[in-house]
Amino acid sequence: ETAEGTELPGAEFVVVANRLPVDLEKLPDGTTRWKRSPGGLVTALEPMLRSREGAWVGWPGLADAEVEPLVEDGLQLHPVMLTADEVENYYEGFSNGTLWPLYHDVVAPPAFHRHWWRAYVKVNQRFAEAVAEVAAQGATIWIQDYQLQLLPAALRELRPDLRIGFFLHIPFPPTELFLQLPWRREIVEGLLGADLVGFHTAGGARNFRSLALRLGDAQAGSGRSEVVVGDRKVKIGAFPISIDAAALDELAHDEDVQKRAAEIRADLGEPRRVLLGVDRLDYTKGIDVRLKAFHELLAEGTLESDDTVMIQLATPSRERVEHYQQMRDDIELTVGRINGEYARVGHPAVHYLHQALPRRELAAFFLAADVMLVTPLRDGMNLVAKEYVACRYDLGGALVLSEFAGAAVEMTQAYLVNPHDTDGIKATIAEAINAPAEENRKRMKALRRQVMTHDVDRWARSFLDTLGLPAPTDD
Ligand code: GDG
Repeated sequence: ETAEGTELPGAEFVVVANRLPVDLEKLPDGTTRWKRSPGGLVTALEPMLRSREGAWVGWPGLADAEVEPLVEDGLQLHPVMLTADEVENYYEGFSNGTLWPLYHDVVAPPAFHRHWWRAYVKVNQRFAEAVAEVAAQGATIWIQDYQLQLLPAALRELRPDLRIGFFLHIPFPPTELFLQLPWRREIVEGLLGADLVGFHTAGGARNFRSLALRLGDAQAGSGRSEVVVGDRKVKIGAFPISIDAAALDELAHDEDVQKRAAEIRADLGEPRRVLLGVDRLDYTKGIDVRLKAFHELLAEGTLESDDTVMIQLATPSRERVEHYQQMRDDIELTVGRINGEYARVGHPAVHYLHQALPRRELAAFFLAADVMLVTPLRDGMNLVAKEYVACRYDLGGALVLSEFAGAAVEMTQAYLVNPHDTDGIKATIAEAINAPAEENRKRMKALRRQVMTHDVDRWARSFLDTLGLPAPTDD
């Protein structure tokens, strides 16, 4: 009886995320149109979604837009409306001004505002109602990420028949930090509404489990990968996300991409060494950390800007959130200083692009880079590190990777660094640059063995298997 009132057939598998896999765009004449934004997640889940009348519930990315559900390529898309106030308070506020910094080890101070929290509760409730309407009896629901942590319990309240999984894409913080949150109990209880709560790392799973036992109504279960809430078991586990590694490997084999990589090096003036960073412009990513290390290496003469250049691609992100504006100014000031001191006309020391680039272009940059710098202060996983490795089928290049990225758990053959240790980072960058080619090939080979065999498809299957959703029958 629960699917009454909906015209589309009840879906047996529903993915719920803050955003739909398509964006609604406003054109200058005031009309709107859909634009595909294919991310790794859609690609990974597409087979599951198609083979079982799947649906995706999410916000279309435009405030105040009330749009009808649509079917795209056999996939039902169900838009959830957010008002401009809700975008400000639920999304920019509570999600990105409170939870994001709190969950990333408080590397920026989180702000706690009751009106942000109220909007978060309200929007999570709206998502629950939207999912309750589209899900078939006994359907499997997979909720994504920190914007929707109240949804598992809110949904169970409306639809106890559903099988509910939740996956967190960012770190789950240590108890001491999580306890700062005025609404800590509500969040833990929200998550405990799921049948399975997944994290990138065992550390995140452990943090959540001990909080659930301390704050929630959970009791220890029969092992460390579950707790018991009333008469229900809640499984807790680590599921490190990955990428469509084969697709990137193929892209890197593309002749045009290789030509473009050579062209990039030519445009740079054929330097001996190219260092690269690729990130959303976010204060968790440690862009400042690597700029500082590079600056000091130039100042000391360990590196010469004549033969070593750095490229930083920084994709615009969350530009209306205050911390992001400040951080952008700081980074751009640092880039300006380094170039002021070490560039020559026509030869910058740091090439900085605050732009989103097409995927092919990104692959060309990966191929052109001798040393990839991934130095977040804290990161759930970091897909860029895996993408770099997937592109380097030539076994060229070297990866410098922060110990505080989830990716470090699997990518032990990278040049691992503590992002707080400037001297350590400097020494490691110099080591990666000067290592014999054979050493770097050996490392890259081991990294590829891991990345090429643990792709995003395997991640999704392992989560859904644990949740109890059987794999789709092929064909
Ligand atoms: C969150 C967690 C976790 C970047 N610039 C461009 C571009 N990108 C792509 C990269 C990569 C993705 O964006 C960024 O993914 P990350 O994993 O590095 O970081 P977050 O955005 O913070 O993602 C993170 C992830 O969720 C998944 O669970 O790994 O820890 O923070 O795919 O390639 N893509 C294109 N142009 C760009 O300019 N086309």
